[in-house]
Amino acid sequence: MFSFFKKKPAPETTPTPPTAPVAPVADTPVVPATSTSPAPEAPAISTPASSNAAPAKPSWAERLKSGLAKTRDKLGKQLAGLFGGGKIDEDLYEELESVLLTSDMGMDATSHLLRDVRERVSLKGLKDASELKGALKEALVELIQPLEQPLQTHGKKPYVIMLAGVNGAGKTTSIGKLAKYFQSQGKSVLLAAGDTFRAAAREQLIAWGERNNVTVIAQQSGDAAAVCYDALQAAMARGIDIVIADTAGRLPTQLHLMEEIKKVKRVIQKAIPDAPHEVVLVLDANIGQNAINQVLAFDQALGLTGLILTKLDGTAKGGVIAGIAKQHPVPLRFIGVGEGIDDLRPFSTRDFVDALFD
Ligand SMILES: Nc1nc2c(ncn2[C@@H]2O[C@H](COP(=O)(O)OP(=O)(O)O)[C@@H](O)[C@H]2O)c(=O)[nH]1
Ligand SMILES: [Mg+2]
Repeated sequence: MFSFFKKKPAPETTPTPPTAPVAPVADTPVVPATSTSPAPEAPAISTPASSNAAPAKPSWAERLKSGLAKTRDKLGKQLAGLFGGGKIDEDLYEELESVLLTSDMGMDATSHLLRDVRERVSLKGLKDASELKGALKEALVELIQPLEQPLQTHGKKPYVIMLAGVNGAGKTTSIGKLAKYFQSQGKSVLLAAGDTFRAAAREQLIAWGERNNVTVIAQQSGDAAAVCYDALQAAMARGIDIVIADTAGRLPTQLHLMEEIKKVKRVIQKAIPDAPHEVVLVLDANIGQNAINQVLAFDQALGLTGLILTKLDGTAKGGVIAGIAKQHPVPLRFIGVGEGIDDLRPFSTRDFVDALFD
């Protein structure tokens, strides 16, 4: 559980009126009142578990490595067996193929990698199985490198990010993490509580915003597009750097809900013609190969510009990144390896592949 999101705020859920100099937005509670003062590394977000003992915080590389432990255990250990020694022969390639398939890379990426590894082996005249690891690593880096395109938010003010995805993928928690991430870069952030289907979702965001001095635009009654529109008006009035819009979870097969999110996007465009500047699909890594179908469907509906892959810590299916790279590449902006506020970071191919193999 991302517990700081779940904790109920003090029962003063009554919306605070907007602070000057914002032109009041009808029907739109703006929280909190003190949003003008950015709170960079502000109020420590301590989960009960982390607050009693305070060991030195592990670095991102360490967290990434431990986050990817499950994938590494499965993929890496099996590979280590293969690369242990002996000759490179057809049997070895066959075993390599089945190992790659079990990590959810999918058939396309697996065949691609095998072909690439074979080429590298013959080009370099490799003979020994132990040399295969380097070849595979290089092939994998080359395959997923195109996904590494960090999000650039400068040049637009506000820079508008819209999130989409199925229920429970990690949209709302990722928004909290992103807000902190951007704040730590000195940027002002405003959130749009666009998941209007569930009151709890709105409250989750409002409570988080209150605790972290991030303005949240929400509405009691629920039209997601209207909330986003109001949020953009407020952001423009306040000179906010980054707007992040949450949306309700939906399956790509729920056609009416896909129409609804298309409308959200259109209404955002009405407020700011070149927005949203970033349309992100949030994916739970646990769904493995299914992620590729979701990328396809959401891309078709919304025109995705980026992906966030969450929960890599809970799964052995990290190989799906290779599948996405091969079958339907969309820039992988961030990956999540835990529930902590710092557990979402820009995707780096090198770090990922190293954490997987070493
Ligand atoms: N272990 C782990 N849990 C995560 C991660 N990202 C999100 N979660 C959890 O996934 C659950 C659903 O997240 P939420 O943001 O509410 O999903 P939403 O329905 O897409 O908004 C929460 O319990 C989060 O704490 C992650 O990277 N790792
Ligand atoms: Mg949510």
